Amino acid sequence: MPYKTTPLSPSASATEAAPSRRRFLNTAALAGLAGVSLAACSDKPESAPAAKASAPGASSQADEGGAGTVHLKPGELDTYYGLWSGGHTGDMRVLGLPSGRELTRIPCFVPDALVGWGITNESKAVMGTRPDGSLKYTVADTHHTHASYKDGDYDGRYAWINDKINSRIARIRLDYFVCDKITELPNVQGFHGIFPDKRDPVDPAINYTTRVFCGAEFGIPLPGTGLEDDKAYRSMFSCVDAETMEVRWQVLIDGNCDLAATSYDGKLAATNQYNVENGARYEDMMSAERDACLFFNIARIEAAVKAGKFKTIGSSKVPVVDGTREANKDPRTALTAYVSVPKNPHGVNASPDQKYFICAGKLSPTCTVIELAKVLDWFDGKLEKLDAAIVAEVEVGLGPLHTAFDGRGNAYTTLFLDSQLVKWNVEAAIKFHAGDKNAKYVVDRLDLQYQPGHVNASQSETVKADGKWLAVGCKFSKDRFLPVGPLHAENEQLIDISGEKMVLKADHPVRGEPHDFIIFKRELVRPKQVYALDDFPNAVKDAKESGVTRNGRKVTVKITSQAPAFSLREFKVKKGDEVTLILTNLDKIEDLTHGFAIPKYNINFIVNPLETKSVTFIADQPGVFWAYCTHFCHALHLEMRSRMIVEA
Ligand code: CUK
Ligand code: CUA
Ligand code: CA
Repeated sequence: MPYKTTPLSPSASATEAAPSRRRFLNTAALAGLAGVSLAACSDKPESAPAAKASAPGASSQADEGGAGTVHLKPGELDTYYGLWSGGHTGDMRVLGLPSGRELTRIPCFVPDALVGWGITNESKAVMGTRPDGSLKYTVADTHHTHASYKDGDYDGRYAWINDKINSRIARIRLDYFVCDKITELPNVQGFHGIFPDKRDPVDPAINYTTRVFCGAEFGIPLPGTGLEDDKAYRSMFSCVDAETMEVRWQVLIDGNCDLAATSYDGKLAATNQYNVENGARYEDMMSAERDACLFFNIARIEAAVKAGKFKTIGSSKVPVVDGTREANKDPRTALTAYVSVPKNPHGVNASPDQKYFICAGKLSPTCTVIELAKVLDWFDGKLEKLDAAIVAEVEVGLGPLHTAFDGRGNAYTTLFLDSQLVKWNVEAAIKFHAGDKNAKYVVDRLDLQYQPGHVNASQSETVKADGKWLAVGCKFSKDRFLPVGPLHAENEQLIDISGEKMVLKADHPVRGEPHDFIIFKRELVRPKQVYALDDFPNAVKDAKESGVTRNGRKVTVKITSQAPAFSLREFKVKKGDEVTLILTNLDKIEDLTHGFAIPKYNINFIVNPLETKSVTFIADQPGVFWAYCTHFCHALHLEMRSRMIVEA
């Protein structure tokens, strides 16, 4: 059994430039996006204004900003944590910022040889297995990571991360920095965007995260739909219970989901749609001039589920409500609202002043600002035209993808094609959109290296956005680092945003593929460093309980570790036995971790202080196998072994 998953109390750990004149792109953007190349990186579009505002990499820059230095002295601790999507490695990276030092990686979707993720019974139970006991999946593609909220700020309970390949969502406990649950979403493919809610839309006492929303990108045939009838393919927006990790409900929609965002009042969740066309080929997906930002009325959806107004699909028991356009024409009963936004938008982000959702244009050089209160007015029948919820649609540059905030009214949007970060003022953009052509909303531009995707700033997605540090995940590093063969490092850049002008402070090479991340104050989490024996139902609580017990061909080996020895210096099993080995680390000093590896049996895992783990294997090879400690723990670490004798 994995350690207990008692709900973590939400209160437990919480403490405290002129715009471009370029018009909508069509073929130009297509060429840029489809033909992403190093040439695209260096061919700066001719009119990129203010692009020369800074000379990236110039050493004088390192001292200009007001957020502090990134060069922490040995022994100095970072002031922020960063939780980073690991990309193809299927794990979560934990960084310290502003130094950018990688502190650990939390394995989630893919096996990990250090901790024994995918090797131990406990981790296999979280990851999911096939009937023969092998892992169901061993590849992943993580994109988005977000953490649980209380009162609009992170509360240090959980983080979540998605796997796009197999439509899985993993939860990380932020007390132990471990993945404790993984859920595979039914009825969808290409699960991409993810966002926790920030409070309950109905019960104001629930001022913390209880749901996580998941957007699926790819449409698939529903039962009864022909496999090649792509116009009838559909995708879903899913709601996962933050505690049980079960899928609560799904919404069948028109078009697709990409990224996700939630309002601070808990009433709305949003997803941007780049494929309202329901196209199966990319040419089809960009045939319409406008796509949509789709809003979900959470309270109404849950009322509909409660009232039984749903169906189920195939073998899944998850209630599916109808969120299609046709079924939601009357605002006063609608579950969904489709706000029209320019062609093939990408990220959608909620501003920390709690008022706006910002949808980045991608194929359009614009950002669209949608006012939350107006969308709610539409649902209440008080706003006649949903389009009137758009309070700004302003040009920011080529290929806008994602937006971060500084808590001072400014937004920072990555421009993929321009290889820039643009800082723009949201209220000024609204004034400009309303007709005040003197309203200068672009505040600054900064060249990036190169072709940025995700961006986030310290505390940006909370009411405590502090406007100090901003990081960007660049999809190309080009020549910024030593070459390492055909696959270049990608580049994460750290920028000081504490002043009027943005200042580039550091480059960090990263193995692909960098996507989403969050940056939050270090005091918001209080990691525990020693487990409790009682967290593990199968713990071997005393070295005296060690030994081998047999039940037919099933053998249980109980063993404990205490530096520099395992409780059993040797143990005997017979060829063909099914062996379950349970190891409890009785050392209770923080960081006194032991490893346990069995040669030729493909077994290696670690046990942290007072942690218990188990492995089950068939003793199919007779002989002597020196099980040894793989984690340097003591002067006698090399002597820390146990001999497994498999009798023929
Ligand atoms: S997507 Cu990676 S750059 Cu998967 Cu968040 Cu936009
Ligand atoms: Cu125990 Cu090394
Ligand atoms: Ca489209």
